[in-house]
Amino acid sequence: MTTTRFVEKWVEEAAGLTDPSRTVWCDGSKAEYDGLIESMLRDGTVLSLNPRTYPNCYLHRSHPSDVARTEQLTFICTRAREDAGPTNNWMAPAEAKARLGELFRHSMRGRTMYVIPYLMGPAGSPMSRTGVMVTDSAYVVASMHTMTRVGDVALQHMRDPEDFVAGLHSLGDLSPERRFIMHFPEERLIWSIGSGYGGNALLGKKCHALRIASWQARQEGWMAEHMLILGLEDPDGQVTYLAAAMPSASGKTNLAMVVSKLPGYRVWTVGDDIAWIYVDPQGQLRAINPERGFFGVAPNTSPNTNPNGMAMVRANTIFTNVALTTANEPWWEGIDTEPPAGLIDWQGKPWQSGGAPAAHPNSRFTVPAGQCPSIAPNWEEPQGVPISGFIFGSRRARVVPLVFEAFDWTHGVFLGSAMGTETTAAITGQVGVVRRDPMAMIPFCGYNMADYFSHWLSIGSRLHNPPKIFRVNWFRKDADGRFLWPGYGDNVRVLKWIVERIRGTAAATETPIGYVPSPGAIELSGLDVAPSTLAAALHCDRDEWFEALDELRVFYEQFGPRLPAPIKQAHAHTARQFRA
Ligand code: OXD
Ligand code: MN
Repeated sequence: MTTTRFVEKWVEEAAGLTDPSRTVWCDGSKAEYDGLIESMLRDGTVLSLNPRTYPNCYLHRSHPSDVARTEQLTFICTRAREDAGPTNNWMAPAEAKARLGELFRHSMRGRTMYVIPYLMGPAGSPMSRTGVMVTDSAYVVASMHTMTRVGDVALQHMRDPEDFVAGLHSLGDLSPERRFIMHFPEERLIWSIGSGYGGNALLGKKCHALRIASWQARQEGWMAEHMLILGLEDPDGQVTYLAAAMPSASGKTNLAMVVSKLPGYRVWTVGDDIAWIYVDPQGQLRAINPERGFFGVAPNTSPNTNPNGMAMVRANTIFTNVALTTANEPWWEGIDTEPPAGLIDWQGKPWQSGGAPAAHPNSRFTVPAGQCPSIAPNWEEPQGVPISGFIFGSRRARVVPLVFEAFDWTHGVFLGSAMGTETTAAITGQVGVVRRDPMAMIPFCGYNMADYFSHWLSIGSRLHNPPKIFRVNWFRKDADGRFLWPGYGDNVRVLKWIVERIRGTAAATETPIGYVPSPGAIELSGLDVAPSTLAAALHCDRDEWFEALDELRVFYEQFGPRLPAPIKQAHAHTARQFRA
């Protein structure tokens, strides 16, 4: 394996600190994966699922206190506190290293330290980047096999001997008191201890591909975004690529692989969670998916909500914290079958009807992206796909219409920065309260968010023909708490309007918040939604917006003078429009 002296030196230092009983360099091979699974079957880390109906699928149960990302224990450790900004937890790098150094000392004693060289992005892409992580968790290694490209391919991608993001991970004692996820963007370094759960432990995903990468992207002039990438194919066979930012567990995976309810239209999946986007020499934005797999939320995934998702998890999938049937098959709430008799809950106990959910609300599947029936034939194209539109979507029962379009790039950046969402089970904390989540990046931006807004604005000025920006909300409800829009496969009707706006063919009406579909502009044929219900879903309520703009002003205030003037102006302008 072609390691550089820098990689070896860093791994030696990690071993010196954590003191493993042995070190294993991972090559990413199938034999290695099979060996990991075998050893996890032996020690009970995973259980085998039904080999006939779910071949090569396994169930892992995490520690009951370790079931979601822990934002309160996640830190950005920059030299200057202002560079992390008011929306991130911050700790001085020296203090973070001193505190975690104590926790990492001898943490791998008696354990194996796995060294995982991994590539984020397709082989051969100028956008792809290398990471090297060490971990004492076999489950993390197996998951990294699925979620990234492991082995020599990663090391071959290094642009210079020091060109890698280093990640030190240990399960420690899994105690929440001794759990920290630390990022040192100035050193391209991640230290994570005390958690074996996805986003905290699979360091390629949120830690590298979003927090560290967003910092690098700003320095190097590209974008690392919490976005799916999809291609909408129209009846003429023309494919338009869109990238959509949505907060965790807001239907992003479902949308990325949606089966169209609109005849003649088809969605192709490029990515379901993260997009790395760059400006090509023609001034066109192009996006790659840095990941190789999907780490999706299981509950409410069903043949109805996500048929492609259901099909893809029938082989080679690791399930985490789902329930188990007597037929050794996975089960979760919202899978569209009644809970079968004899169900075992996510903690391995017999499930009681009427009690707590059988599957943890944030239970997951980890599956190779190539298994998705809608995977785009060009999803690993090294040059990425051209992005023609951005979508910002969040979960709001009130205020935000089903869809509308920004006036221009700057206004679209304002709309992204103004996003708020009702929280879900993907993070720990209260579920269902509105929190501000600009561009769905609040947990993932590795630097000051005011500077992040400036970065977005500056990208716009480099574009020959900036993509149009849209805001969507599938989750609006009426006064009786009923959803106003069916969602899922019918969301393609909204995507169709978006693509037609990009092409200049769909009708829209100007309002203070942007262009809203004109009556009749969204295709309702074959759908049991009355035009008046659609009108309610699209309505922009003056009083609700006044209140929302006021909350937004309070959010913006924390950034002080660092908040870019065009954002401040767009906010003030919108408020004036409503007053007029
Ligand atoms: C995820 C998340 O797991 O956003 O993708 O939490
Ligand atoms: Mn996500």
